[in-house]
Amino acid sequence: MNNKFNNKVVVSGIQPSGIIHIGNYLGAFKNFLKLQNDYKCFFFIADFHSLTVPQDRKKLNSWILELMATFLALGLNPEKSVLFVQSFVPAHTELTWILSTLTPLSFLKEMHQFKEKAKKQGKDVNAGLFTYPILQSADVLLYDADFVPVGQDQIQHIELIRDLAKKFNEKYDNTFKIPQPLINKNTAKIMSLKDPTKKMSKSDQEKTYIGIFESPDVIKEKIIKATTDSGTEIFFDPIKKPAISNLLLIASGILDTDMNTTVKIMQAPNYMKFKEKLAQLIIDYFQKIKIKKEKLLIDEKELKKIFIKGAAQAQEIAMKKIIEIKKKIGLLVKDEG
Ligand code: AQP
Repeated sequence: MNNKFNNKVVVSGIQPSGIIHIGNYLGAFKNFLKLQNDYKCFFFIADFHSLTVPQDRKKLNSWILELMATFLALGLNPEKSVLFVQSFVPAHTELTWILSTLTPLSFLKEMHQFKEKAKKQGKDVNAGLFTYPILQSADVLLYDADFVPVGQDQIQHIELIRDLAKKFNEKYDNTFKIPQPLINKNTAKIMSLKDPTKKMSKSDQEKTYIGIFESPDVIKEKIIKATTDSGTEIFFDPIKKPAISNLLLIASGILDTDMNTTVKIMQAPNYMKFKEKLAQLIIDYFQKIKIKKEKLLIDEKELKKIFIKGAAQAQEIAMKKIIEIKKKIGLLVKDEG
């Protein structure tokens, strides 16, 4: 691990769902890239989380590999961060069970994400979808995270993680750090292309989000067909111009410029020209990354090796922590005979 100027720990995961949309990228990934230079970072592929919605096993397998390649292509560096797959480290599920015995059902019933996703699953909604915030708590608490970089939609889950850590600490002595969410104010909630009052979400219809690796034609078409506001001027005002402001936030995230500068750069005589400019910006930005990702995917073995090595590093820390936890709650641990 490189020399970090402090020992604060950052933990976050991304589900292998086959799609990384621009909200995922700007809300989560882009922050990871900055954080890995300054903190001790653990970034993982949340494969167990992805099982909370129906999956095709062949597709899931290739999506995990694809996400491995994406992590690296986007710039996550195994020399700087611990990169691993969640299911490679069994302590995540062990701690989930322990924490679930401390989690009041009433806490889980409050979760907005469960309520929304349960509606989509109908009467066959699975228990994993309900308890998934506990797995997320285990993911974070195992590594004594100080910070969890996430988008706005995850804030309620981070609150749960904090509550569970406090509950455990009160009952069994100080064991867990109380983590804080890390939110990038401007890009924490990128909105749907079709409805600027709704979060961009991959479980929504395809035309509502931009997958960062979609073809240039598709990206262009989606941006051109994105909802706009009345008028023709391009300025940032989420109340008067919610749709244009959302597109400007995307531009500012990609350009890495403040809003005043972004508005100047993105000026155009009309919405159509503005959208064409934005589409080109997105296409140029992600094309190079896409090529890199595809190259990395050629050697699956090498790719896996990196995540197996990361898992061994994560496992070492997680094992120590789970032994400490088991002892605190009165379980026998094997190494003590
Ligand atoms: N619209 C968004 N704007 C900013 N950040 C977002 N995130 C998700 N949507 C937005 C953040 O992306 C990270 C990836 O989390 P995930 O892989 O667990 O995906 P998710 O939270 O389930 O969000 P999706 O992509 O929209 O999927 P569905 O439709 O299944 O809910 C997280 O940090 C998240 O906050």
